[in-house]
Amino acid sequence: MATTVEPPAKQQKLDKDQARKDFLAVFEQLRDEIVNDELLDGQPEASKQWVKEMMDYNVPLGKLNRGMAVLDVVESLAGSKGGAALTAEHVFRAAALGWCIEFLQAYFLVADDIMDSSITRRGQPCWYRQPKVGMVAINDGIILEACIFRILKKHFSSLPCYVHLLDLFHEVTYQTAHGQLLDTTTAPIGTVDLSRYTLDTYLRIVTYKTAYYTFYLPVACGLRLAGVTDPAAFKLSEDICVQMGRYFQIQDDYLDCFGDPEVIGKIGTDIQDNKCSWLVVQALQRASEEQKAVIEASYGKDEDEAVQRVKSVYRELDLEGVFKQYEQDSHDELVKTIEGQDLLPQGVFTMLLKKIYKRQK
Ligand code: DMA
Ligand code: MG
Ligand code: MG
Ligand code: MG
Repeated sequence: MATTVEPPAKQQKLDKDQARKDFLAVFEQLRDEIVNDELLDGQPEASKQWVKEMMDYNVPLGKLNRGMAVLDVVESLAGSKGGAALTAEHVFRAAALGWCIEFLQAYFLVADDIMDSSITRRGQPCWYRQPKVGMVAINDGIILEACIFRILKKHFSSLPCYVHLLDLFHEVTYQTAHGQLLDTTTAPIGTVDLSRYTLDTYLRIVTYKTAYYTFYLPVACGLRLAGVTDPAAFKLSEDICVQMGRYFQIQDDYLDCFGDPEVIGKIGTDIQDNKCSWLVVQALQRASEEQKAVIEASYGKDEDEAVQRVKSVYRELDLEGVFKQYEQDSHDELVKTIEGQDLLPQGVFTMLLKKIYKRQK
């Protein structure tokens, strides 16, 4: 593969800012199309206003890594086919599909914050915590999910990949909801059962609740847009994306406890919520009987002192060091897997990995 010369850091930053701006402009178009959807002809002004505000609050304010990855994937694939330049239409489609992923994410987060009793998200109160919203948030989540299929119909129904995209979004939603089911049922309120927190259970939860929608979905969307149909390419992508997704959720669990809420934009709740977090799994593999007793007595309690007692055990066991080592090993192993295949351009995956390696948010 030809080696490309990296542009200087300043130019890279300008390009990145521009790409984000272009991507956000597509959101505004899609949002306005939904607000003025002819299927809802005659919708009262107040409802239109609600939907617009609800989308502005929940869809575009995150890191946008998932949504913007679709174009990266399409570009990597185009580059590998001899550099055929993408048309404006190709770029628009990649962005619109990226926004479908961001709508799916928004839908899951609105529901996740209710289920996890979370306080803040992306530096602002969780949507359900807005006084005028409350449990209307459940219906707003349903609307966010339905928007995906309005966007797909309007912009993709004339393409041969339409049916595959529909299927993809349905399957990934199904997988994620089952991951969320496992996540919540492994953490019943009021009963601490430490025997539940095994690495096997953990890996199953995070594969389904996070890896498919966060990594496999953007890659599979990019492959479909680029016209790839080889099942082996999808299988390889699934394997690599599951591995990357596990790594990403382990970072999320680490940041829930040790991250800066100002930076991550959310206040951790995993200890209070009794979650099968990577940290508690690691702690239990290393803890003495005394330390296990502290965890048993304090985990899953919504009291600051109890949370602090659990965190002290994590510190005694140097879980920060354990995580740093894991992060390095996992990254190196992913690089090896990516470099060890020649079915797809490495850029498809390295672009994703670069964005999350040693992330602070
Ligand atoms: C995230 O799990 C999974 C989905 C499907 C939103 P989480 O509750 O750990 O996420 P967060 O830390 O962002 O609340
Ligand atoms: Mg949560
Ligand atoms: Mg959750
Ligand atoms: Mg979390």
